[in-house]
Amino acid sequence: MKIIKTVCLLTIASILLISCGSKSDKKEIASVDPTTIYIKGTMDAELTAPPFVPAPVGNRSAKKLIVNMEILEEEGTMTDGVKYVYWTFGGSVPGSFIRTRVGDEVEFTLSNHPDNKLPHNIDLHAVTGPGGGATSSFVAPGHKKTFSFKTLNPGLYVYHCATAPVGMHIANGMYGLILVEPEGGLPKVDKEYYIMQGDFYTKGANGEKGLQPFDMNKAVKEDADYVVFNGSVDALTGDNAITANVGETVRLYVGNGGPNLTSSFHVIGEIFDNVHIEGGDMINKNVQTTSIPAGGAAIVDFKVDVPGTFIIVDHAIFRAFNKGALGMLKVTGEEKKRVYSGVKQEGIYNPEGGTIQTMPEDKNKKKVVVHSGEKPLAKKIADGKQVYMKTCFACHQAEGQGIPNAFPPLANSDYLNADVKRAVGIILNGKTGEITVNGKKYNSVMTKQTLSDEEVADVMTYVYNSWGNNKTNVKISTVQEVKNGH
Ligand code: HEC
Ligand SMILES: [Cu+2]
Repeated sequence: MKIIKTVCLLTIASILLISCGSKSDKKEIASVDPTTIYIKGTMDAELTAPPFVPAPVGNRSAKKLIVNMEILEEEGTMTDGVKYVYWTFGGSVPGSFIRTRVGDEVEFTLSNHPDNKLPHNIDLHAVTGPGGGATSSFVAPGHKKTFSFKTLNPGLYVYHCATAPVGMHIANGMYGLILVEPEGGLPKVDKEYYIMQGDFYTKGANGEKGLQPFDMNKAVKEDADYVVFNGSVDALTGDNAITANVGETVRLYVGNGGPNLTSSFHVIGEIFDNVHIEGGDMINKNVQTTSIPAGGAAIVDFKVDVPGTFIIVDHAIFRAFNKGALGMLKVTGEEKKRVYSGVKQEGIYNPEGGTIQTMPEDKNKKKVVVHSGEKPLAKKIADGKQVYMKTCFACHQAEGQGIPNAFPPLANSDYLNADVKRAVGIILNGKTGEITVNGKKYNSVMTKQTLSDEEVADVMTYVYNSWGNNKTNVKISTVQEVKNGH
């Protein structure tokens, strides 16, 4: 460009000057100053709750876009039996998805429901202006406030409440995403979804029942009890899973509300074809895991080539399997053996002579003295819980709920309640092969547990006396009978 300009200056012939001039005009249109984009007409923004997103902007012109967002403080379910009072933008966590295009003039009205207890505001990272809108949107319960802004930079942006204590408002669920599409819109895909990670801090430990208040100390220590997608443990699993068909392209708008933790966002069994790093213009290709900072976002897309359930996780993996950061993408359609064969051959590999592996035994472990008599039931249950939290919890989970498709539930388990000796045998000997628990098939391996007879009696008594099971008191003598093959 510089060279052309120099040529222009050096050329006296006016015809040449004109042709050079028109060239540089073209360049100007491509990188047009977004503050000067002219708006044509007004429209109401479509707002959606997760995991859905509004329709793409396509090639519509820039408009005055009316956004009406209502703040609601309401009780919701974090996981089975655990309630939490969420503070929300639009009644969901994350809040309603806002979809705009570059150059739109957004007229934003924030209403604070009269039943709410606190004032709130909104800081949209897509805003160029003080506080991202926070200074103009502070609103008490029963009031509303309107401000407007022009979207200058395309990208995917987080919005959140910025009322003190800011961390607490964010920790209670006050965040969401606003997408600013470029001129002409993002490339078309078949399915689009909205996912946002957040970390939660409760007075009780993970899984502790009842209405759990926010815990400021844990939040300051960044010691999260729950790390979840879309506000609760099962928001994206089972019937809530997102879906696609084989051959389709899927785009995920992924945000991280935090307040504290960075997400190592990963879809097990997929590779992201494209990632808009940090929600901006730069596209990285063929990515396994993308890092999404608290208060940041990413746009990822990929084609689904084979059917199956693809597990969405924060690959800081204890968060996925122990704190809730696990979702599912269910893909239906025909198998494509050329891409993925499934199991081709199966056999027993058996260097130690047994089909079931044993956990290494701790030689220094004190042998528990076997009491000839039985402890009182309450003591057994308490001791059994200790064993459970050390030994079984990692697979069967805190509430015995298991993990879909991997570890069967012990809570309300028809398999467990049908046969006490069979269940004791599983603890003593391990278990492989297909079993059906509560109508669902599992075909995996439970390793042999190295526990004393008393510990087995305790843990089984705890399990049987928890989570809706049949309250069997498992005796040490029963454990010994099973051991001796009776
Ligand atoms: C390493 C993970 C793991 C650990 C640890 C583990 N289990 Fe299991 N458990 C499994 C798997 C996997 C199965 C299903 C096995 C199969 O598919 O054949 C299972 C099956 C069971 C079953 C029968 C199915 C049901 O849901 O009723 C019981 C009962 C059981 N486990 C109890 C326990 C207890 C009690 C402990 C702790 C002492 C324990 N498990 C530790 C993985 C584990
Ligand atoms: Cu707030």
